[in-house]
Formats: sequence, structure tokens, C-alpha cells
Amino acid sequence: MKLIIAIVQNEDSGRLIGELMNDGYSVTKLATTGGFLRAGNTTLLLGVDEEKIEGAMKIIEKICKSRKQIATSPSPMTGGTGVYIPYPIEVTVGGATVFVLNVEDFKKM
Ligand code: 2BA
Repeated sequence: MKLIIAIVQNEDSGRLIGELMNDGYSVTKLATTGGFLRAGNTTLLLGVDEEKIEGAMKIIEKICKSRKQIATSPSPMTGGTGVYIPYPIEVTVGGATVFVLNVEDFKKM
């Protein structure tokens, strides 16, 4: 068995969970926050048998779209004042960031 950890955008999470569950996957949803944007995102945990990993990946790839977001970053240009001025930068937030881990043991009690 493997554990898929998928970090996705909140906008895609409802549809993604729906499709995964329709295909028989068990899903746990966690409300998470990205360290860079400090904005909410969604982390899904899926415990899956090896042969079902590809199916899950296909669904994640189909649903999760990359989008551009504006973030503020402190400017290195202090102008001699020693003050950092925030300025907007555009980042492309990926469709999904996915980790696949080996599961040593799996029990339901
Ligand atoms: P955030 O950390 O809020 O990052 C949002 C987006 O900002 C990233 O999209 C990336 O395009 C950009 N970004 C992140 N760190 C950056 C930096 N140091 N400089 C410039 N741009 C930067 P994604 O790469 O698609 O990541 C989306 C979310 O997935 C991340 O939200 C984070 O919550 C998670 N994530 C991505 N890679 C990860 C990793 N290696 N480990 C744990 N979580 C990760």
C-alpha cells in the first residue's frame, strides 16, 4: 500500500474529492496553509493499493489546474532607509504537489 499526499488549491478540492470518491478511493481532507503565499490550500491523504495509484494520479492531473496568484515580497531596495517595502510578484501555483510514500503498516481498529 502507498500513501498519496496531494496539496491542491481550495478551488479544485470539492470536484477532486467527488471524482476520487466516485472511483472508489478513500480520501481525508486537511485544511492547510502554504508557507510561501500564507494562503489556504487543501491537502488530501489517500491510502491506495499500488495498482490504483495511476488511476488516482490521472484524476488529480485532470482536475487540478495551475493558476497565477499575486504574492507580496519584501523589496531588497531599502533606499537607504532600512525599511523593506512590500511589492507584488506573480507566482504560478501548480495544479497539485503530490508525494507518494510507502506505507509500512495499515490497520483499521
Ligand atoms: P506555497 O508555499 O504558498 O507556494 C505557492 C506557490 O508559490 C508555489 O506553487 C510556487 O509557485 C511559489 N513559490 C513557493 N515558494 C517559492 C519561493 N521560495 N520563491 C518563489 N516562488 C515560490 P507550487 O510549487 O505549486 O506549490 C503549491 C503549494 O504546495 C505550496 O504553497 C505548498 O503549500 C505546497 N508545496 C509545494 N512544494 C512543496 C514541498 N516540496 N514540500 C511541502 N509542500 C510543498
